[in-house]
Amino acid sequence: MGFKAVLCGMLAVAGVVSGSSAAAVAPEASATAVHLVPLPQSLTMRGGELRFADTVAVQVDTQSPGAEAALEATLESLGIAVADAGAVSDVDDAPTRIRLQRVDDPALGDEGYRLVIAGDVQLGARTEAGLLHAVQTLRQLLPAQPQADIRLPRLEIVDAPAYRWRGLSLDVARSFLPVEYVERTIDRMALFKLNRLHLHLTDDQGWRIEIKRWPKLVEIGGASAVKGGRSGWYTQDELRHLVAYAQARGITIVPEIDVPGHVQAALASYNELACDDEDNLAPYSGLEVGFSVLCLDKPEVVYPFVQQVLEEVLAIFPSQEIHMGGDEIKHPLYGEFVAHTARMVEDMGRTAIFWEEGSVADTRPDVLFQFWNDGYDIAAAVEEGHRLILSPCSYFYIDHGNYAGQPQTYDWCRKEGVPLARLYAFDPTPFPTAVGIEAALWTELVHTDAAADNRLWPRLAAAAEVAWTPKAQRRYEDFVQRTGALRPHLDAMGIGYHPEPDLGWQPDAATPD
Ligand code: TNX
Repeated sequence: MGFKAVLCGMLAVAGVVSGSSAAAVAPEASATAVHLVPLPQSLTMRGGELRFADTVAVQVDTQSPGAEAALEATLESLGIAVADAGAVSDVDDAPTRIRLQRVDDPALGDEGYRLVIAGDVQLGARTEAGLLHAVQTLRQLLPAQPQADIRLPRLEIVDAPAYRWRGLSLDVARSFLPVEYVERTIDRMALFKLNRLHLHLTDDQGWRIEIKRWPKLVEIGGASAVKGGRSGWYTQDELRHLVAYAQARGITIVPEIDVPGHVQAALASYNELACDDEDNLAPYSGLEVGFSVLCLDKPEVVYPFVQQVLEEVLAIFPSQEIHMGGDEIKHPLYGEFVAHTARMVEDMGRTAIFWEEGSVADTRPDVLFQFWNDGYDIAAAVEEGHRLILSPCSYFYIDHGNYAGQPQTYDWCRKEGVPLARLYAFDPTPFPTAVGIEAALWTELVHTDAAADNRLWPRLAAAAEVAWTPKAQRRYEDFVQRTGALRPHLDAMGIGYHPEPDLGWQPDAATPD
């Protein structure tokens, strides 16, 4: 594997390449090594190097505060002084110049970018999202730590994603994840050009989003958690902060309020949401699923509840798509509830997502479904034009082990777990209406930041490439070469990743498994 990847890399240095061999070069050529994840669409090596001066002048000819901030933070982390960006004449003497500019090239689409390293460094895109991706590519090309002599290979990259939805679903309901951890995860996602963070905010074991008209949801529902897990909840201000933090990094936070099932925390907070004969109204900390339900026989109670919750959710989250859950519930009124809720979301100007089970309901074709059981028959929904978010559990449920039998992991979907190679092997092409993919971290068995890091990394890097790079251009041998070489970047970000043997990563004190 090593030999083949090195050979590809040497070819890459020689001239114009694209596809699987584009972004790996021989480790010997360390000064000009190019290791990018996800693999860019096209990369042309120009030959020679650009040596970075101690001072860099950043020239921004557009309104892209997020991209400018990301670039400056990258440079500062490397101890590179950034000259006043001001007028061009002020920076004429600066030895190294980096330009961020909007370019009107339709071929770049909504998220594409062009990065040219020659006598200077030019980053161009049509959108701020594209410029942010260009900055992340530059960040991967630069060293992870301050270094006396920084050289970059002269090259040109033209890049754009295969899929517009490249996501992570984080279950903060079973076990809470603090704001700081979510921020760190957003920073790390951005490095790999992931652009959707789906927060599973409510479930049986906890309700994590403050709803001012229903205060007991967090007073009672926020105080519980899965056994061994963390309780807690986010204030609306904290969530607004996270939305802005993510937005500045090109990431949209997609909230999920899971209804009509997975609602024990809500029922324990407001007993009237349950049917009158329901006698189990206690907070829940177990592992079972599929036992709780809003009382669908009381539409006069349940629909105003959902509506009022949604009003507050939508005021916090600008995401066009809003996830309404809908998983694992069998009830005669289920289809009607899903259809009604989808209309509610639509009437409020947004688009609903449901887990795949929602496809039994009669909804408009713009409703999205999230596919999670590999064998689920979603064909009829696809036929009707429904778009899909792909999260088949045997590839993307990263609460499953990095390897078979990993402690504190599930294996109900796949006995062998979901190793890096398995995830990478996913082929989205048979799903013509897919908008993209999402890896899902459920937290019944993930109770600490360190455990979350271990489940997320390096598998999220593979998820990012599956969503960004067309299947035909991807080779696992090449991916592991590039990802393995990015270890210093992961270390610099303090990621407690799984020491994945395929990447040649040995466990050390910093990365206990
Ligand atoms: C299935 S995926 C669930 C979750 C669990 C997960 C555990 C889905 C829509 N439902 O409630 O946390 O399995 O792997």
